[in-house]
Formats: sequence, structure tokens, C-alpha cells
Amino acid sequence: MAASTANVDEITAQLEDCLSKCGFEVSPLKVGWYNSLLPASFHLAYPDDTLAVVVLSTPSMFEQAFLPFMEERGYQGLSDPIDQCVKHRVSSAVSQCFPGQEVDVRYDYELLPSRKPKFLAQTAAHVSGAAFYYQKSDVIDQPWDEKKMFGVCVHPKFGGWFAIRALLVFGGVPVGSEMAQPVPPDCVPSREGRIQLLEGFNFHWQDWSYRNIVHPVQTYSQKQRDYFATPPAQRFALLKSWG
Ligand code: B12
Repeated sequence: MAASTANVDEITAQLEDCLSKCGFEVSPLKVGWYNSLLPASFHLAYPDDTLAVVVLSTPSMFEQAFLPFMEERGYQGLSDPIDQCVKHRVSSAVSQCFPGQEVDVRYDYELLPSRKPKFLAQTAAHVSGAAFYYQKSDVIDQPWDEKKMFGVCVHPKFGGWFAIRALLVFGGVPVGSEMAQPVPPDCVPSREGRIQLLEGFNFHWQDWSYRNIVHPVQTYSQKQRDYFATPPAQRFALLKSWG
């Protein structure tokens, strides 16, 4: 792939074609946009003009990919079944769309030997324009002093009802200079809204209210909520009872 520049639209469209019917969304970015915000210990070891694509799961992933995946496997025998399902769908899409091409696929749950995450999902989602990453530093005159507050991404359509699943890095594929960095929609512009969001995510994330900080077009179905509210050891029995 050395001399030519990547056709970003074509690569994105191919992935979308495979993954959107399974409830995933894809957004392209340049490695340089991501690396420029992070210290060296988190950098992706690729040139700045390398193409990457971030993969999000939307609410319909559960019905469109996960339940069929578990049915095929007889509702058993897997640890971390959601992660296994995502890995299966994403890796199949990559080998189907780009046979023989080396794509570095990193999942949100994977760690480096240093125990750091293989990629920072929220920073990647922000620089791709897919979802604004709200951090403590985005709150003017923040009320928490020295307290650690974890940041949270908000999707313009799904609010907090989504997850950031993978980053695909197309090493050796430079992107032309025409690719402009998108600005993610700032859907929580007020100080009060951002305080409510960060407090919801940090202090009451189990009640899921932070996910409704913007009016979502779709949320997790009752089945999906029941699944996540069930302790992992009992989830197979729940799935079987639906099957
Ligand atoms: Co968690 N978790 N987590 N989590 N977690 C993730 C963050 C993620 C992305 C997983 C996913 O979607 N698959 C989601 C968040 C989705 C979203 O944002 N909408 C997630 C969720 C949903 C949760 C929970 C609700 C549980 C759950 O349902 N899974 C809870 C909520 C938090 C709570 O406990 N109240 C939860 C909990 C946790 C714990 C176990 C506490 C840890 C620690 C959290 C943390 O450090 N943020 C945790 C981890 C480790 C992760 C994980 C695996 C890595 C996060 C991490 O280590 N970050 C991610 C998945 C992933 O990223 N691979 C999920 C390292 C720190 C240092 O990064 O704070 O963003 P950082 O700092 C960087 C930025 O500030 C950047 O530089 C910093 C690094 O130097 N930066 C930027 C600097 N300046 C600027 C400027 C701009 C503009 C930008 C964009 C960036």
C-alpha cells in the first residue's frame, strides 16, 4: 500500500457495509490527531498520517449481533461473551473487507504488558468526531476540588447508550492531507449539564441516568437491560430462558 494514499471513504464504507447491520458504527481518524493529545506512553506507534477507524456498538448490537451469536453457540461455554461476540464480528469484517492486508485491531478490554489499555477509547471517539469526551477540565469553575472524576463520552444520537469497542489501525496506509479533523457535536454545552453528567457517570452509573443526558433516539431494550443487570454467572440461564 506504500505509495498511494488511503481512500478513507471507501475503507469506511466497506466496513460500514459489513458492520452496520450488526449494530456497529465506524468513524475514521488520523493517528496524529489521537497521539497529539496523549503522552508518549499512550501513543500508537505509527506515523501521524496513518488511518485508523474507531468502532462503536449502538443499542441494536445486542439484538442484531449478540443474541444470534449466542444462539449459534447454544448459549454457553464462553467467558466475556459480549467481548467475544464483538471480536468475532469485527475480525470477520476486517478479513472479509481487507483480505491479506495487515490491520492492527485493538479491543477496548485489551491491555499492554505495561497494564495500560491498548487504546484510549474515549480519546479516539472524540478525535474521530463520533462522541464528545467530557472531562473534569471541561467544567468551568469545577466543584470537586482534587477529587478524581472519570470522563465520559456522549453520542449525539444515543447519549450514553453505546460503547466504544475497537480501534482498527491501517498501518502503512497514509491518509491524504484533505482529511480534516471533525469536531464532535457538543451536546452537553452548559456547566450544569456537564456537572450532572460527570456526577451521574462517577457516582450513580448503575442507575444509567447519565446515559439520558441528551434525548436518545434509541436506548438499550428491556432484554439488554435485564441482561446487564443480571450477575454474569446467571446470564446464560437468562439467555436460555429467552431462547
Ligand atoms: Co470504564 N469505561 N467504566 N472503567 N473503562 C471505559 C472508559 C469505556 C470507554 C469502555 C467502553 O465503552 N467499552 C466506557 C465509557 C463509555 C463512555 O465514555 N460513554 C466505560 C464505562 C461505561 C464504565 C462504567 C460505567 C462501567 C461499565 O458499564 N463498563 C464505569 C463508570 C465509572 C465509575 O466507576 N463510576 C467504569 C469504570 C471503570 C474503572 C474500573 C473505574 C476503570 C478506571 C476508569 C478510568 O480511568 N477512566 C475503567 C477503565 C480502566 C476503563 C478503560 C478500560 C480504560 C480507561 C483508562 O484507563 N483511561 C476504558 C476502555 C478503554 O479506553 N480502552 C473503559 C486512562 C486515563 C488516564 O485516560 O482519563 O481519558 P483519561 O486521560 C486521558 C485524556 O484526558 C487525554 O490524555 C489523558 C491521558 O494522559 N487527554 C485528552 C488529555 N487532554 C485531552 C484533550 C481532549 C480533547 C481529549 C479528547 C483527550
